[in-house]
Amino acid sequence: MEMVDVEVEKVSSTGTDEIVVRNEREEKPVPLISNGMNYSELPQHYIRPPIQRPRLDEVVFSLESIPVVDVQGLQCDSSRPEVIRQIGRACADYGFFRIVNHGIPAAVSNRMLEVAEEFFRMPVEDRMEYYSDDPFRKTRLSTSFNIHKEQVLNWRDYLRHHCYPLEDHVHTWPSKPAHYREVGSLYCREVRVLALRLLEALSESLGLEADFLDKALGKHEQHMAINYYPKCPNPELTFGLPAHSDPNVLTLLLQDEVPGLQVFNNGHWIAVNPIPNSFVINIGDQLQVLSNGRYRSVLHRAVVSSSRARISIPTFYCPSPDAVIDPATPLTDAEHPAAFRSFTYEEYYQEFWNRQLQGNTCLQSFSGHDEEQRPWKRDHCPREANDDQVEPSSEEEDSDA
Ligand SMILES: O=C(O)CCC(=O)C(=O)O
Repeated sequence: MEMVDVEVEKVSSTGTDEIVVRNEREEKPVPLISNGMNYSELPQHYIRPPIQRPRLDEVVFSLESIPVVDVQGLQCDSSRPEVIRQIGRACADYGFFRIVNHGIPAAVSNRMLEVAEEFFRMPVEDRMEYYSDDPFRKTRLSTSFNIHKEQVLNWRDYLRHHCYPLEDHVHTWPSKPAHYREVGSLYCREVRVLALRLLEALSESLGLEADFLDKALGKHEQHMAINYYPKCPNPELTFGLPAHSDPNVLTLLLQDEVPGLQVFNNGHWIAVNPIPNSFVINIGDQLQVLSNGRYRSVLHRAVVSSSRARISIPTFYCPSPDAVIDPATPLTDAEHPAAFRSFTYEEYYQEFWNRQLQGNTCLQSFSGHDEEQRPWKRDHCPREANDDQVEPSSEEEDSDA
């Protein structure tokens, strides 16, 4: 993509549609930051107040931080119990783990990353036909998280679309680059097979029937995002994505070689540096509910780099909207009463997108009755991580919007 020097103006005080990029060829407002522009300074509406900044010097960098599980052993009767034990432990202690020997050919993942980059390198005019800031549109290119709810924007553009059943959605995906649909279809099929294998292992790790989670998700859905974080002039002042937990069941994240993902654990932000040919797996809010709080849907965030653009491709494996989610009966008893009420995934998903990412989970809106049993009250879903790191409450935001 040809880089151009352009003038950026702030034309509204709402923080929503204020970026106007003007150059000789383009006079229309361009909401994207992947617009070919070399930013020498961070525009004002991406700058977090000091108390909410990422404090990059406090992040823990350690290779051993997040467990790495070799999932090849799931195929073999003698090693399967040990691999399942490792997965269960990672889910309970971290809510995150990395997997190697997962069966998805490196060529398939690498081609997906390449075609994703090609998409974001196409001229803005070729991409804008997919642009929408309606979070409920199934295929859309957008920016930040939900610009209607945010006062400070995030240094991220993203393409999102549904992937399962593939034949229902593939025709809505971008038709350019030429191989996007073909490469994406192959990738999505492979990831779904992996997700189903992991769901089986997760069910067993909770002491449930192997098909428990499969059945709990109704007809299943699979969504995918391509996050593009351009080079950022001041990474210490902003986020690619601020602290959040994922609303779905399970996320399978493919990332390029540029670091950026950080996970909250035990009072610290831990950098999850990329390992070639691996996926980062994390537990989403639905699995925290289904496991009655045994597994943790933890806060994570993406920070940005001053030297390189970064691409990450999360697959969000989800229940179908009509699936009724509640704690698995075998995991509830007098000592462990249901920590969450029943709800449909549709209800949860609406709640997630109708708020901003505010360093919190929307699990508390779906709690059971016993205050002391609420999992976010315990140390593993740390409210204290948020209080001084993240955005003001939605009430404060709304009062300004
Ligand atoms: O870019 C990353 O590593 C994290 C992405 C993420 O958390 C998300 O898309 O929800």
